[in-house]
Amino acid sequence: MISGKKISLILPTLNEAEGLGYLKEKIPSSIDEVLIVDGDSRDKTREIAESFGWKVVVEKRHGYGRAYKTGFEQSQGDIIATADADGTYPVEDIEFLVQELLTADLDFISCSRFPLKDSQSMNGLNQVGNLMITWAAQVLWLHPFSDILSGMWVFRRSVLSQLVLKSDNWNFSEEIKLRAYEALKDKFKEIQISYRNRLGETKLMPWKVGWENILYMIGMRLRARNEII
Ligand SMILES: Nc1nc2c(ncn2[C@@H]2O[C@H](COP(=O)(O)OP(=O)(O)OP(=O)(O)O)[C@@H](O)[C@H]2O)c(=O)[nH]1
Ligand SMILES: [Mg+2]
Repeated sequence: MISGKKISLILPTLNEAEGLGYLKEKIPSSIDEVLIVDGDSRDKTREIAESFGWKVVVEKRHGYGRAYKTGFEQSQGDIIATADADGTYPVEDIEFLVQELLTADLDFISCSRFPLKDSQSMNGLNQVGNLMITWAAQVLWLHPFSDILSGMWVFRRSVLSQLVLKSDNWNFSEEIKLRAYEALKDKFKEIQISYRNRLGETKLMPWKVGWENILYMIGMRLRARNEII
């Protein structure tokens, strides 16, 4: 609990056994619930998570976005924090981020990795791709986003009823931030975090997903325009 609020940390996993022990050391004791949404991993992800006393839900339907939507339904917290299960995001900062959310009366914090504090923490292709896709979001939404693809967010559960989230795949990451920005305006804020090198294998095909991310945002804009006309 933090200031009387129950906190859930949701971690989607697909064969992330390698990073879980590291994460466990970093997760603050004030987190009430750690929920793993596992996409039917073939390694020991589920066994390790259960041995740590974490709640494990299996979501066999494929996709990063699908995993999060199931995680939102299955979690209990008043405040939800998210991160990859690969050790990249600073889960140790969740307490500070929740305090920021509460004291600044925000509804949604998106944790920005850029500008990178350590340029070695992300490979060059991912740096260029993330910045180009973020630039596309800036142009399409006319807002100075600094990281439209961050996988770490801290937000009040109550905002979920205001967000229509359609994507089941990688586009979910940009969709949730863009919908939160549209619905919440000043109550949406990006806060810079540190970032670390990944433990274990990536699940992402950067070129394919990068283009899909840009096309998805263009589709969101066109649909919004057609709804207005
Ligand atoms: N349940 C579930 N989890 C998934 C799925 N795809 C990816 N994940 C998890 O979602 C998180 C993000 O995937 P990553 O492979 O780290 O993607 P990324 O952060 O864009 O790429 P890296 O920079 O290589 O870390 C990880 O914890 C994955 O294990 C899926 O289909 N189902
Ligand atoms: Mg990752």
